[in-house]
Amino acid sequence: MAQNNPIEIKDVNVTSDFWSRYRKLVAEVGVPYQYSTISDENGAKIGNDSFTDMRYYKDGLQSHALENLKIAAGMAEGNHVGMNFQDTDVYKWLEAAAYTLKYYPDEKLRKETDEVVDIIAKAQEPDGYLSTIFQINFPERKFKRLQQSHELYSMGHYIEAGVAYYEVTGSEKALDIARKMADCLDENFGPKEDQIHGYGGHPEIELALMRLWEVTKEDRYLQLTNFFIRERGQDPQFFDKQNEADGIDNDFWPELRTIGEKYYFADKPVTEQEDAHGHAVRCVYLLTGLAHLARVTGADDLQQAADRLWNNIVKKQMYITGNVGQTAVGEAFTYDYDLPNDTDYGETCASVAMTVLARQMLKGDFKAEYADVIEKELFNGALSGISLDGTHYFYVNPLEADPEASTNSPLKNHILGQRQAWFGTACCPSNITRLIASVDRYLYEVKDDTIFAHQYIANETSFSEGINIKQDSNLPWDGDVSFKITNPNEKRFNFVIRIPNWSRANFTVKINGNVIEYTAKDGTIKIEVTDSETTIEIQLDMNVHNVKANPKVKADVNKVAFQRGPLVYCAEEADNEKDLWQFKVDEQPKFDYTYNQDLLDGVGVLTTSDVEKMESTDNADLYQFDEEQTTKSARLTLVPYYAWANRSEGQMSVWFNQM
Ligand code: FUB
Ligand code: ZN
Repeated sequence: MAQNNPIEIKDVNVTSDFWSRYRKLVAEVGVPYQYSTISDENGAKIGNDSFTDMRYYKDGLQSHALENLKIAAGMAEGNHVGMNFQDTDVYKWLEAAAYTLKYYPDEKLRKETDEVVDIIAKAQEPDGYLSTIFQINFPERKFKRLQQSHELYSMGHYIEAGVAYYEVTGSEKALDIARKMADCLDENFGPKEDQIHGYGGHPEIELALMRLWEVTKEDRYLQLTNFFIRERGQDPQFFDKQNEADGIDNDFWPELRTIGEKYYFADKPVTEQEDAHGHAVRCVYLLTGLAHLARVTGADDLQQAADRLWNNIVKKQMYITGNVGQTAVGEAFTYDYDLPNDTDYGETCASVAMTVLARQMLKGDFKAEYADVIEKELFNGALSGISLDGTHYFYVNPLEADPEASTNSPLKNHILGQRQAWFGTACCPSNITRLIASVDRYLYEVKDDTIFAHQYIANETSFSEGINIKQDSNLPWDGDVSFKITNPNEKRFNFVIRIPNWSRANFTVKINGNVIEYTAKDGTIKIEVTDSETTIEIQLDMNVHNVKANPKVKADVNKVAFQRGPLVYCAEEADNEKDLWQFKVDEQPKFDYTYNQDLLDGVGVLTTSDVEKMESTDNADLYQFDEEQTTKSARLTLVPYYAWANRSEGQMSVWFNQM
């Protein structure tokens, strides 16, 4: 029996019906749709001329993202159009396309991706620099206004795309562009006197350089990540000084000059930061690079910072759906336990960021809590960012929506009741697409002679030594899961399976048909595998859970939300009488569950009659003295949160008042 070689993951094939539908959708519809949009082929007219309309679809302008690169490459003439990070719409599309090519080889797409890589290579300057707005409009201002320029953010997104494309297709050309970019940054940034002692206003380069380091093992990239992360916040006036030198009002967004260093997570060194604050995506991207660097270098101070900030987000600032970023003002975190449902932001990108952060945390320490968050995002907060037709997207993901409020309250008009075809700032569409296309990367981790199965997403996966694991399950609808392990060399290894937090109190395990008693230690069970064939059956708890928030969360006091399996549920006006806040549910409502193939592309629906609805009339006095308010018996129908807003526009709510 060979026992010494560490196990490696060879190939993960997602077979889950639920995820296969989404992955086919993004490969067949989403990626082509996005290509035609970024290349201005589908006639989509996109608003991109001001910060304030970034979340909205606006007639009159086009993406121009690929065109900007062609202009920088000398292949076309014209001006740069769009955000100063418009290039990233192309890069994230390329990354998503790369992942789809792995499971959905497509010659036409491959031709397009190769052409795009060629254009990017031509647009890149000989020293590796690439940011089309600066090349076209401000060549003398490169790296001079890092607070707002997004140069490092943009290059980071290319590096991620280039690495992904190289991994899937073997394209050295794509990888070389990434290396040249990193070399350019390595030349310009660092502790030497003639280098810039600074960092980007929007972190991203840190996690991207770590990704590049993973495939190249080039130590300079690790050191540069270390520099960017440790330099941040050392001189909180760094951006101000740069802005002054660049011409104080030479802004891309004036409001971002005066917003304060906390917004950029640059008010003090990251090792001294106590809580997540500022722009949510920036903060979580930074933590992702930090967690990866901490794991690779073993630096305790970095790991402690990653742990501390992770805990702050997950235990005090994250919505039940996994969404983060409580306010539209600056797309930002606010403070602990402040989780308003009707004004929140919950940007799709921030949920994607949480998913990649959780993956980095998990790789450092195989704790179930990280995989729980990945699951939460995949099935709720991140997934709600894309429509069931694959071509409409949410930028903002609220937990409560009311079209009347969105139209009439300036505090709520960021909350849209329908996904949009595109955005002035189109960061979210390709971000959710690349996540869905790469979901296979979130299912397993291996370490030495242990395989960790983190997610209940059916798959068939091959490992070294001929080991094969076939997971069958129909989650998120049914809780019966089986793992069939083939181990022809009879290698002895540990198979660690996460028991999700919603099932830890109630699950059963059978091994080769025999019931075995387990308690989930730290959220997992460990099975020693020695035989050539082993079957593990797990039955997860698919009862509906009443979920209450910590009473410190003012917005959710006396409220309850409902979760079945990994799915958080919500009520929509399409199924329920408005106004949804007038429903009051029993302390322990009993739900009927039915799977409806014809609704929302197939969803499990919850209904209960253990609910009352307050009675109201337009003619009633606004305030009633000493009068008892009356209720009527009612019925409440809930659908999974990820699927909301795929029918007519109307009210939606995740949390409900209790009787
Ligand atoms: O600044 C680039 C991207 O635009 C951010 O990540 C999003 O939050 C949006 O502001
Ligand atoms: Zn976004």
